[in-house]
Amino acid sequence: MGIKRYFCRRSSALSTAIQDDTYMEHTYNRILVTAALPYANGPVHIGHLAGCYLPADIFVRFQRSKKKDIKFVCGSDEHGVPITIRAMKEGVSPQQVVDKYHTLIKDSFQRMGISFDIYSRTSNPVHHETSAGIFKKIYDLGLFEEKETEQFFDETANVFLADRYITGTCPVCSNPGAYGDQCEKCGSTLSPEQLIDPRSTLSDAVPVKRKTKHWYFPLQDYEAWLKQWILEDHKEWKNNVYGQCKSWLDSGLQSRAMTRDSQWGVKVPLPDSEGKVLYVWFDAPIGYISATKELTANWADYWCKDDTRLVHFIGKDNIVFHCIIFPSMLKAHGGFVLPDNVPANEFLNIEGEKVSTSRNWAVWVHEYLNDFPGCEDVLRYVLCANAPETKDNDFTWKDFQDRNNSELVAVFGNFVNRAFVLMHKLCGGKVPKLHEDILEQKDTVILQEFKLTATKMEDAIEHYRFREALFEVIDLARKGNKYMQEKEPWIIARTLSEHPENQKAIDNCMHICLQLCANMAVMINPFLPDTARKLLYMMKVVDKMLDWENAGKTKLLSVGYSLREPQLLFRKIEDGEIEAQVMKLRAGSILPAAKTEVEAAVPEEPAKKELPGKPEIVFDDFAKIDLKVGTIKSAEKVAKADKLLRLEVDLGFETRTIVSGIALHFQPEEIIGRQVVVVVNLAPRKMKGVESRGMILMAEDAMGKLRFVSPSEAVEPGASVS
Ligand code: B3M
Ligand code: ZN
Repeated sequence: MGIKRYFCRRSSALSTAIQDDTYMEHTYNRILVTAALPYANGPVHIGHLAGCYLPADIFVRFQRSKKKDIKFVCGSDEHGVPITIRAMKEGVSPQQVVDKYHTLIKDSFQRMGISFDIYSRTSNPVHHETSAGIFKKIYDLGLFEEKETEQFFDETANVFLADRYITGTCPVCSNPGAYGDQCEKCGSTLSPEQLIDPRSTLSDAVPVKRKTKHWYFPLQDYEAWLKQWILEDHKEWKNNVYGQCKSWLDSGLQSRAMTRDSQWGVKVPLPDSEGKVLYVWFDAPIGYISATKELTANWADYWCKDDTRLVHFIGKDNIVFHCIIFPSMLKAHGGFVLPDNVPANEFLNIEGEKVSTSRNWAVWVHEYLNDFPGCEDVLRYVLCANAPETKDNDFTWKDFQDRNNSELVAVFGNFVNRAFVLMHKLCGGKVPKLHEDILEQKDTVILQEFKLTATKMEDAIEHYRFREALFEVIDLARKGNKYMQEKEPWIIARTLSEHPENQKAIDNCMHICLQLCANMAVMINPFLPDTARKLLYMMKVVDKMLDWENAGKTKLLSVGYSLREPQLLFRKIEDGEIEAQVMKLRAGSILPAAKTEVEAAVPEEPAKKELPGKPEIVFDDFAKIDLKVGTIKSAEKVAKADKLLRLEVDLGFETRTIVSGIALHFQPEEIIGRQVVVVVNLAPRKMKGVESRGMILMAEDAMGKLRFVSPSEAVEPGASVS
């Protein structure tokens, strides 16, 4: 692997960098990319994808296509208070909680094409050893401060309480639901002592103070070094990241406890430390190192040689941990590389509101994958095009549909499709020759665009501006469409009988359009890998063509090579699909008022979203219900009840009286002869003096309109429904 130079600086255009004296030049021989380890206490939503996993994956796929030595590591963060609390709430062990979500999260990432070299987990023994080892080394160097303090303890739940798990009345604004660290109503930063009438969110017990010993890391000792390293040497970091670091550093750093009282986590590797574990933010980032160890015997090359370019992709809420705390730990330990960049994204809101897992206001990746099979690239596209790179952004289902239909289908897919259809029609299914002698200006201009696009994309991706890079590809497709439209090879084709020499003009146009398709495959590959592979299939070429060195080349497909028929790259997304998603989002969302504070403090079980209002059942529960098709024989109003109809329903084996609350929706005479589905084994119930023996299934829409649930074709009464 040859030495490659990489420029990093705050300005973007490469040409200006040479005169810009703020840029720094590094020489790197390998790249290590990390993406934040998601907590294994819930599934991942699209905000997670947009925030760090997708940008990281794009970056990695791009570098792989440049044949860089690169590793991409991630895994589940399986420690921390939220996991123990969820386990307590669900009455299961923390291990059961993390096992469940680790599997779900890993699967979601894999199906979305997030191409980690390893997706590990922090409950693995190698991680326990690694993080305990790093703690011990820092301890042995005498760098921790050992302090005994008083902390709040819940005597009912028998646990020390993190500030977040104490609630009470805000001393500033009197909000009765303020937390021990913050009042979300007035925004004041609080400590639990300041709360009026403090309570544990776990048990509602009044917290008491207990003495406990912990090991503190003196961040203030690293302040001067951090100021130099970040504020002076890394002026090229994204504004949001640089700005947050600056404000932390400007307000002064303090010692932070690196251990906690808990049974769940990495045990503190010191004598007399029973019941103490490493603080989750001490061990979690070390998870990157453990994962690399698990991945390769050469892990130390990636972590300890200073010609490694280490890049942490994270969401904005993790900035302080990755830019200030973890680098200080590594610095204290010594021997590790520090990040070259920490490209954090802002947050992605959904339909104008902040994502809230407790309110179930989220689009869950595993559900998207089930609802839109084969549309993984569409989500990747929309989340990248809309990525919150510099500010919070909004995801709306309407925008998802528009971007799919008017960009992927109408621009990208349309160009490729037209090029392939016309090539089959006008050039016998083969890549035609380029006749240099009759090249026109329009031809040379578009050919030059290939290289220009590749160069712009490369600069954008190297500097973590993925949206811009993606727009370049779409823009190139747009230019291709315009070029083809102006050249009108299908019109030229009509002149061929009189002017057979015009075939050359057709050839040139189609040759260029096909080379453009090949370029689009190379360029879209980091963003939409499935689409790139579909293009390869159509062009009958191998993966190797996707190497980035091919981006911008005008002779990727050989003349005379026969290509396949076009395949559908993207399908139109219909209004109904979008409406269904919006309804699902709204139906699944639980308003905060409906939740107790305890529930609000703990992320909610997301499976509930699929079954709004009702808990999950097992098959045996369902199997207890006897459903049969019946035919309504007669119907009449029930005296003194405007809502009820008394029905006689033929169930094949007998005719039953059923009272149904549908009188406001149907006239008795219009429903006679109708086939319906009946719950046959429902216990009999008297309504207005009439005994009802069964229940008729109805579908109710959001407006409250009722419709019968019926078999799609007439069947014998008594047919069972399952
Ligand atoms: N699990 C927090 C989060 O998911 C945390 C990240 C750890 S990265 C080392 O936001
Ligand atoms: Zn307040």
